[in-house]
Amino acid sequence: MERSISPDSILLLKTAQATGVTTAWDRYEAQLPQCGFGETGLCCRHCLQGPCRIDPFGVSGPKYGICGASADVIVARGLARSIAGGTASHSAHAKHLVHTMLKFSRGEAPDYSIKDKDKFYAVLQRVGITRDGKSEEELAGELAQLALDEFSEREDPPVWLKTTITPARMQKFEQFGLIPSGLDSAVAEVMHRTTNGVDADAVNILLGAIKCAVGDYTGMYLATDLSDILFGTPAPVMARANLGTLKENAVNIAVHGHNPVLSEVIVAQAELMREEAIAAGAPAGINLVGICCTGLEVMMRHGIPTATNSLSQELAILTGALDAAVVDYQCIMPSLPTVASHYHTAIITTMSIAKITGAHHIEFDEKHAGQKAQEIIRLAIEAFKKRDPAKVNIPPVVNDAWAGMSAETIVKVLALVDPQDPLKPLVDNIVNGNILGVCLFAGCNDVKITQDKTFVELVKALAAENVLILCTGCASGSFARHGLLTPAATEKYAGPGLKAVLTALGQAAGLGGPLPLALHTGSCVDNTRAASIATAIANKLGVDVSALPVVATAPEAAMEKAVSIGTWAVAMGLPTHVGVVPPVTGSPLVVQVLTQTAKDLLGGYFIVEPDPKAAAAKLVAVLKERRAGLGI
Ligand code: MSK
Repeated sequence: MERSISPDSILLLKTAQATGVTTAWDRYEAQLPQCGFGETGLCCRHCLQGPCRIDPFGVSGPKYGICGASADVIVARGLARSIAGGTASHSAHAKHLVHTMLKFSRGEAPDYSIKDKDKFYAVLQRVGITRDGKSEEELAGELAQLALDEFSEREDPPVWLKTTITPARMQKFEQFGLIPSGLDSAVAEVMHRTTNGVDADAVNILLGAIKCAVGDYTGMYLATDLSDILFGTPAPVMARANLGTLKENAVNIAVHGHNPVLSEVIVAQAELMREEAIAAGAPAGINLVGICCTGLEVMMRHGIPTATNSLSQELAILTGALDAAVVDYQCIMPSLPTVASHYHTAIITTMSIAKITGAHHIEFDEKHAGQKAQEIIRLAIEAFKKRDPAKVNIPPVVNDAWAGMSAETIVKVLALVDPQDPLKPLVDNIVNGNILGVCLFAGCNDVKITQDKTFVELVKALAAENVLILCTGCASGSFARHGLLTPAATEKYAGPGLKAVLTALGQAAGLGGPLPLALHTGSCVDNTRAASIATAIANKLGVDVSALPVVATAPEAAMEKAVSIGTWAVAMGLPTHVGVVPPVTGSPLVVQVLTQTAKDLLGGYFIVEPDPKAAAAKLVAVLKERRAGLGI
């Protein structure tokens, strides 16, 4: 199998091969053939009596685990635990931001402030906190406390859920018992009901998993709100992409992971420490780049280039020009110090819960954020001094990439066309057919399929059918790497109706040309930005989201977080495509619930289709079905 279609990845994979450095692709091949029981979800390791494995063909092998769990129960439990893992990750990210805000409110986080006051006041109003002459710090403290209460057991529905979805969706969640009693308790409940001897009804387990995923949505919404308040709501910014954004004549520092709490301070300090880098022999000073979603956070707020993302993170080290990778948490390969041992690159972990053997560790805390960021940057400058010029091999690949299309930005752009009723131009163009529908691209690259191939082929096919594209996380990283976050891509790949709309909006925004083919709405924790636009349209039309011609796709999904996001997208009523077969095929019942029953109950459902052309055809058919349902 071809490993990647990304030119910079292809070049550096050759370097890896030539120098004997092992990457994720090599380690994947070393795993082949992967265990068929695991691939189909039919292996259970929930107790010490196992592992138990069910015969996938139901012929002569075991039909039940030692405790009596059926294939359906084992598969449903495995999926539910994946969703709990994804939810726990997003919730921990959100909680970290809550604590930062709490520390700010107490004067214990001197490097932080309320950057976006408009969003601060809008969120306060939405969640029901009155201003009443209170100081910014007092209001921030109240907001943080309200947010903190979302995580534990509560009697009322979470505030960030009930204030952000349509009334009809809320009713549906109530009807099916899908409202989590707290974000952490949602995760704990899944862990409890899937342990040995608790829930043994596959459909009931799946309902519990969907409830947990609704908690995931809630935590993600909260995280995006607090990030925007503390660091600014993203606005359109022209950045660059690919590993060619590393510079031979600069100290190159990559910020990698997910949470902007540290990277924002690094951005500020890097500016102040430029002279130190020049004095160390780097005439271009400090060149910050991003990897994964921390990279996207600073890209959409500061125009910092995005070098690469999750699957190809090791390749940044193989350029021989990366002086330090500063990591927070999530999607960081434990292999980084091993790859870095062939080079001079300093791998710097910063979080107490996310250390890697062989890495430097500089523990971050908000009280000393500026000082910690300086320590980190000095370590990078020291590493730069050890760089071997003979090993520098930066691929000459750079693409422009427009970022920062938050929901607020999209509404502002639409307001340029109709200030009284900003959503009207979008709705009108959906109704008149210029826009067939909307597709949110999210999720990772997956080593099991050629990197970026499904992303690129699917987005081109959908854009040609006049589907408006939003993207987040590694999907946006992939599009950035292939020049698809540009007006030029709109000219080349958009169908005539979509091109006309993006051109009219781009001209209204003063770009002198169309908006980019794909609108970059954020990192993977920001998928609720797209959900909020869908909810606003649904509320405007007086329908539920499940009636709208809106779909989602994670064509190269890999992580548990992608599973939980996909599941809440289904819960919200969105048909959701996945291009990698998840480990559920061992249970026809689970497959049926996810792909068919969910449609009857929630409106949303999963569509599994690895082939990008077939996937595009299926998504277009779904959008047409939704349009017919609306009579348009
Ligand atoms: S980084 S969860 S590989 S999108 Fe957010 Fe990418 Fe998936 Fe991680």
